[in-house]
Amino acid sequence: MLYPQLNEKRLKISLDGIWSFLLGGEELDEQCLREPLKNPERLYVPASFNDQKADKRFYEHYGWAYYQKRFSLPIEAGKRTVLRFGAVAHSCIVYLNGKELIRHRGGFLPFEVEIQNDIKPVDNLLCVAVDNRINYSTLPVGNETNHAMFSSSLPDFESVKKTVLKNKNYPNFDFFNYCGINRSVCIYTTDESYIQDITVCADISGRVRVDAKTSCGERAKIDILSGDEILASGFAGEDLYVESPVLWEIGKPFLYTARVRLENDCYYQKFAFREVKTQGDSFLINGKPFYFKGFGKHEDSETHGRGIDEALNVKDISLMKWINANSFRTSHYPYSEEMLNLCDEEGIAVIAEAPAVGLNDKSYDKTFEYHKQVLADMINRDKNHPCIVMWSLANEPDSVSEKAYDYFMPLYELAHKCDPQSRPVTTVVCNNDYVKDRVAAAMDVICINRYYGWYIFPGDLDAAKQAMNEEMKHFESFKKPLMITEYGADAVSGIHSAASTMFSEEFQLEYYKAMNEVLDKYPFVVGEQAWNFADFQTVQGTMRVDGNKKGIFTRDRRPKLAAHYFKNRWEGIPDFNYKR
Ligand code: GCB
Repeated sequence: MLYPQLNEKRLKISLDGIWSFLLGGEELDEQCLREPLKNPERLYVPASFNDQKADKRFYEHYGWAYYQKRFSLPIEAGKRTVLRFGAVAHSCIVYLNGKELIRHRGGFLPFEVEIQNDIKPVDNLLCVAVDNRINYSTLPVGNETNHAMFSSSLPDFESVKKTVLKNKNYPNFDFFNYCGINRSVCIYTTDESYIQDITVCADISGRVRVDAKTSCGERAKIDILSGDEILASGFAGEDLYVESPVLWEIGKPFLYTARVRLENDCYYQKFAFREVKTQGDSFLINGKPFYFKGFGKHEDSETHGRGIDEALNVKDISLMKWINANSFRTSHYPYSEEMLNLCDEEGIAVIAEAPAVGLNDKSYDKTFEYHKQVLADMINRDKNHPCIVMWSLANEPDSVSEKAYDYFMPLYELAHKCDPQSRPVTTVVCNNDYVKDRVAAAMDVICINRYYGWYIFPGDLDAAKQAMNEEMKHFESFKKPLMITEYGADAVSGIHSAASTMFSEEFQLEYYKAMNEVLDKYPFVVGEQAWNFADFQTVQGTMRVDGNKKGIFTRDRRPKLAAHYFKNRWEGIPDFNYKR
């Protein structure tokens, strides 16, 4: 699906701003989709609803929530008019002027619907009902049992049972279930004959083929541009050539534009000449062995929740450059298109992850078909981004389960089939009994999350080093590249300890030194991504001090002690040929 664009043939109008809002219940109230809300609250879109009000009901909400926006717009006769949502978590129903337009499932990818037959010039009423419930069939996966049941040995448990067992979300994942209209809403127009989709394949020799799907079946005209200069011209589906192309490199990105034209439509698709593949135990970008330095991240911030914050995205990339990082993973869901556009421009390598976290034996049968769809949709949305160098099918599924191999191999094949650039594919795993893992080594790159010294052998870094070493010896035998996609320790900013005890900034620093000492011994380890870039919000619990504190930066993006260590370490590690 193309990102909406304002150009000489297309108009784009933003519907972002203050919307009317009401929290609902567990049953859908259709009236809230047909008529103006009674006594609505006011909320900003795009942003999660949870943290926008000083009100616990918003924070803990379970079930439906209703958004409404009134708008007028100058309608151009004969134009195709499309309403587009960047992402609404987790599922929604959209009505316009009392009529249902679309239902969409999944909280991290865009969807759109034509509205030219349903809009009026004045006073349209757009209504969106959003459901934030998660369970075994959603991605991400929610638990369906109440953990409070573990307290059932209390002598008076029966009397509190009713209260404890109230319906609420029990995420089977470690990030706050921020929901709502999380990304921008817009209306855009095209001609009735329009460009539906564009796929660019460019190899480092300078050959480029632009495929364009059009509504009328007409073959689109293609110009390859560098700035204003036309370097090559032809038609969709033809091989075009750019002599001595400037390659897209890590930290030194260079983007070209494919101008795709029909008589009355036009789209400017950025692309790059760069090549990604694995070879033996190397991960090659433009033929050179790459070393990933970076983070697992979240889309998470104060007030916005999981809502897009482009200023924060700019800051995060700037901090990544400050710390000498070159990459991150979109843990644990597809990030906004705006963030990927920025990474294309900034030369940051991205591992793009499907929203599949918390998968286990109970969910496998229920998520499979939907997982295939969401994976294909993600790759279709993101296929042209040069910044994406690998796809991740999921984070930490139960990959020891007997069902795991048969679940993941079709997804692995699907990812390769959907991707015109055939980027490497991985599934990020974390199993204590890693010898029995059925998925990791079947992927192109083995990606491991590991918390020795934290969850396993807490505080004992000697034991942690030994355990990490044993695990690396095991995975070395597969002769594939391996990355540590998560490792880390919580550090509460401002807690210091000369003895480097857990939760102090010193412990976090010592932890990373110890782990990196082991990882540095193994040339097949092609990358280290610390967990996490910044502190982030999670569900409340005894394991979390106002959220997960494994950030190298605080939630408001201030560096902890370990940030200075990584800045120094990564300055000394080149992007290419490390340990080679
Ligand atoms: C993990 C998960 C991540 C958690 C992290 C932690 O393995 O992939 O989502 O936040 O551990 O800090 O526990």
